[in-house]
Amino acid sequence: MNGVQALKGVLPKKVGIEKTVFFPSLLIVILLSYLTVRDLDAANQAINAVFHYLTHTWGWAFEWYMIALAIGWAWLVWGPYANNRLGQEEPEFSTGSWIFLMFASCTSAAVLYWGSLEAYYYLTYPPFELESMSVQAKELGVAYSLFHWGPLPWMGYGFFTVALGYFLFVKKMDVVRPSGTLEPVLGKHHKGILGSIIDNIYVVALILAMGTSLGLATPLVTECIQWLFGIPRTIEVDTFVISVWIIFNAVCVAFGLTKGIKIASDLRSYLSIIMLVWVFLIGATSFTVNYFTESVGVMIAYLPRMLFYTSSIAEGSWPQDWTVFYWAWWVVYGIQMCIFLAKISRGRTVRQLCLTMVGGLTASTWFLWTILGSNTVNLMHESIINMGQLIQEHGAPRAIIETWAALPMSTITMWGFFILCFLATVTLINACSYTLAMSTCKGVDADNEPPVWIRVGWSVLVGVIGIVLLSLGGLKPLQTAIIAGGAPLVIVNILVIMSFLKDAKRNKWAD
Ligand code: NM2
Repeated sequence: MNGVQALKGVLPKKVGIEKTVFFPSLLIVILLSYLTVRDLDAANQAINAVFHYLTHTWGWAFEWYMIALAIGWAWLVWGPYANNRLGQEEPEFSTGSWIFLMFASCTSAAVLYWGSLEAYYYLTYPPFELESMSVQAKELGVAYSLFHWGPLPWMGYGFFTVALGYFLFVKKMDVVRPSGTLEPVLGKHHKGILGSIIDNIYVVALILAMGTSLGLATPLVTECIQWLFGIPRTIEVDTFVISVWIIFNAVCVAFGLTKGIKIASDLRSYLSIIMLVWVFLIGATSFTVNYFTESVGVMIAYLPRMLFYTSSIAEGSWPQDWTVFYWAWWVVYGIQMCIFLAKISRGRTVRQLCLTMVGGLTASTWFLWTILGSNTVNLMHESIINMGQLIQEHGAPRAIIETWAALPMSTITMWGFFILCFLATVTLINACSYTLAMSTCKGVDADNEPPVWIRVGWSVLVGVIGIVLLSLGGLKPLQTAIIAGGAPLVIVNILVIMSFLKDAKRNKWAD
């Protein structure tokens, strides 16, 4: 199915909406948005209570879950399935484009947000009861970012991508949603009401997660607009930016996966590299390389502590606010991102996929966090900007923009980041609306793509959720939407993994 055909709407007859997944999810999301907008204060209170309960009562489970996935990844790389292929066809993309596409489909401008902001929070409110802005707190700053955005979560995604790739290409599953994989563990129930509930949880959580990405990415673009053109940031400008994204998404999906999405992702990846190298060269070059080197050592030294940190004795909430929140974010996006990652990894072997993903994506995220994080630490260390004051007076997005604007040749830098923030989010919306459409249609499989109007329809809805979350203001609603979606999805993810292990064993996949 190429893009031109998709444009004309020439699709195999059997592809259409799957009513039991499409309509309930849609209704739940509309209802949640309505309840939130109707009483923002009550919604905020409920949000805080949910966040506290889930992270403090269940945080440990997220930590164990990530460790278990990493062990599973190692077993895939060195175990009996290592040389098995996900589909017999030749790989669709060159290795470079494949890595670019993996990175671009898993991240939006939200990574520019956290890449620049995390260091400020880690230094000012450090873990392990360290003193704010102390030497140790500064040493742990970027080290903790390397942990949260390093090999561990990518290993988890590697494992999960193989599991979903197995169902997609080896089992030739034509139901691209969790229930389609669950026959081995649920038997005939996977098609019944239980299967539908699981699918709906997945779709609702994914829409919330995408809303959160937009909630983080949009203010960055509007702050850039304010900086460059003097147009004040308002909810109307935010809405305008989101609308332009949706139009771009429509254009990209109309050209099909290989053309539209690949071009956007290649462009975005080259621009990311250019901007990061630019910041590295005009910013604190020697500090960055030294700080990175030290941070790798600090991360390795603290690794066991970071992996199992719950602050149970000190009764703090640092690991809940950061590590658990991030792990939940990885979980909530897990099925969608790994379906997409599997879809673009057709023809690769298990080992190749696992190693390229962890190597290529860790290099990408480490590169980003090191350069942006070191820039922030350097600006704070040298007292060039007062992040705390900026956040208090103008909010976090403005503070982030100021860390870029503080560099020499600020106009060029800001133009570069403006375009990058914009493009980076298009690629995420592309990938997500594509998978969402696949998951809510029937008759879609590894070869048949979902209709364009459904893909665009989902991106419109996600845009609306982004606006709702933005109207609530602040970070907590965004973080809570992630955690609330992540909690039930851990269970769904475990079921998918069990299904994969059982089915692969039953079918003697290694033979
Ligand atoms: N991760 C954390 O908007 C985004 O960048 C989403 C999702 C990679 C699972 C990040």
